[in-house]
Amino acid sequence: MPRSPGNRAVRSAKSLTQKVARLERAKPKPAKPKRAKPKRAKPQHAARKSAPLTNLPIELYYWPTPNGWKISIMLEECGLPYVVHPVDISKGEQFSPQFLAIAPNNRIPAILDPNGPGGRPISVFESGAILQYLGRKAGQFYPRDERARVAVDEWLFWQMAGLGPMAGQANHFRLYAQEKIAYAIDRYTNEVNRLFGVMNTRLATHEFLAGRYSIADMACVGWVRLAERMGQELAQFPHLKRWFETIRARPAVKRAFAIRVEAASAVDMKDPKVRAILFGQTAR
Ligand SMILES: N[C@@H](CCC(=O)N[C@@H](CS)C(=O)NCC(=O)O)C(=O)O
Repeated sequence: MPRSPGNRAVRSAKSLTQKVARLERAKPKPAKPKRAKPKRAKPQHAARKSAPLTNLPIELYYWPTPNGWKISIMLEECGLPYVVHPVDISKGEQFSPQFLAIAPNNRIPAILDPNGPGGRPISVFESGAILQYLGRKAGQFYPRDERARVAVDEWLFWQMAGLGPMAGQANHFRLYAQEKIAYAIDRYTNEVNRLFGVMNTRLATHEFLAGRYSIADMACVGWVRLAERMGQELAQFPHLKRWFETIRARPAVKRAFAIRVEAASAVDMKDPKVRAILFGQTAR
């Protein structure tokens, strides 16, 4: 469970970069290695189930969307302590210099781990990179065995490059575009349909996308949760439906989906100010 869920907005008093620097200073610098017999190279941030985890929580910069859910699900699944910092993307908080310092693409999610590699803080943006980082850190849901890891990466990248972008556009043209453009609606609704079919076929012979439950499933589940608004009927995809219901029933997933951000339920997507912030973006 997040330590202090709630409505705290992105910190404004101290920038995140200052915060990272402060945390850096507070940590004892790792002792310089003495010249001794050469040791076998070890990954700096070896993933072991028993790796000591800090008691300083991971900071999750979050908004309740399919990309945000990926990370709250993973943190809940791993039992890693975390705090939620809502980033109100309808108000433009994703453009604050503090947030951009850790997430230069002005998109949630992002994390700040006070106890990163070498015991020093690290920030990570892009949900796929965050899932892989947390998987390595916790040694869970991201197998170390190369064949198993390749399978997870395949489905994770498939989500990041395919399902996520296509579903995002389907959502946009079906729900948010003021002008209803039939070509765009059909194009993206059909693509989501095709991609759901790809998952359904895979899940006919595999319990989960990469065999065992993994970060690849966590990346996809939030999009399947929104099937209806993307014009999809889960009854058409029985294996996908079975998979979705299995994952949705997991206690960690239930906890992640239950995180409330009051401000998010009050967002009016018809408000011209909100629309200008979300849909009028160009290079800055
Ligand atoms: N590829 C990014 C996509 C993240 C993304 O699109 N986040 C959306 C919410 S689901 C966002 O922050 N939107 C803010 C905006 O459009 O300005 C990731 O997977 O982390």
